[in-house]
Amino acid sequence: MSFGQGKIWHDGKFVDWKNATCHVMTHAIHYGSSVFEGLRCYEAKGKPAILRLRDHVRRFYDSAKIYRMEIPHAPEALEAAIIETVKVNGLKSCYIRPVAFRGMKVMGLNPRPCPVVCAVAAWSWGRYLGEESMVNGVSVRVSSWRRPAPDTFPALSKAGGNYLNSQLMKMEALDGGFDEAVALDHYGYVSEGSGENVFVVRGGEIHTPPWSSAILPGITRDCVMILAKDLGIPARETTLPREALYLADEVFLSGTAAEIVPVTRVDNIVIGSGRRGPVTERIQSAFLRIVEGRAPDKRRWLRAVVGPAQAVA
Ligand code: PPE
Repeated sequence: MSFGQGKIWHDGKFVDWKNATCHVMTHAIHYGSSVFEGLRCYEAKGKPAILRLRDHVRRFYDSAKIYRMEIPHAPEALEAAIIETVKVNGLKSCYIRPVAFRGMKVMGLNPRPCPVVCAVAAWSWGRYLGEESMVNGVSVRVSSWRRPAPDTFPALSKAGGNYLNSQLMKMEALDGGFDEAVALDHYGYVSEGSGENVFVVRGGEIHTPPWSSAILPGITRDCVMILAKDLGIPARETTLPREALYLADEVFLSGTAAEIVPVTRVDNIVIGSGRRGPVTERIQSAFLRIVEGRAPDKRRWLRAVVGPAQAVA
């Protein structure tokens, strides 16, 4: 099932993709008042399995809580809806997008009178930064756009409005011939990519910016930190100056859509050997082995999608 096809869960009912629409006066369209998630379902031993479902659902409700948005479903119901969306569409490996937003009722900056609408879509989404990116790596520029100061937009909320900043970063990077952008935070320290967290490897140790550097607390980032420990690679959160990217032996990005992608150039400076480095490769392969069911899922990161599709209330 590709983007634009199949069924979308829309507040308890499955509707055809083309009918999952909303009014032009929807609050979220005018004011960015939405929160969303991105999950991946992998084909593990031939069966679909969703990666870290509970953690993504938790972050979805966290994002909404920050904006005083009441999602009109219990977290358990949303988990079920996500699983059902994969089943109903007969998907194996796919990307899943839950979204909740302020709907159509009034205009103005008090969003509370508007009903909260919730939906879940799923489709096949290949390698986010291109088929070759996982092996050959990508080029990154440090964005001229910064991540928001802590008292402006809450970075810990995966809110639609935050992605206006990401879109500026991404377009600027592409226009300059780069694959992706990494932004600095308000204080000038490294923050994150337009849709990924960032990691620096130097002297066999992994470093990544902390929550206070205006990052989204990535779930793939968390997998990386755990896998690094499993592999005996020291990994810590550190504020990083821009030039730490240049002096790294390896740089890589992590995200649900992006997975784990080596960065081979930053601002046209070659990083390390200019190829995917050994630490990146070890983390990448440990991650892919688990999600694809080729290594034991010790921490129960995968939730199997089993049984026939059923109606979700
Ligand atoms: N930072 C940002 C800004 C971000 O958008 C993502 C995910 C991450 C970090 C990594 O978080 P996690 O997916 O939990 O490891 N970006 C999502 C949206 C990408 C898109 O283009 O849309 C994603 O990867 O699903």
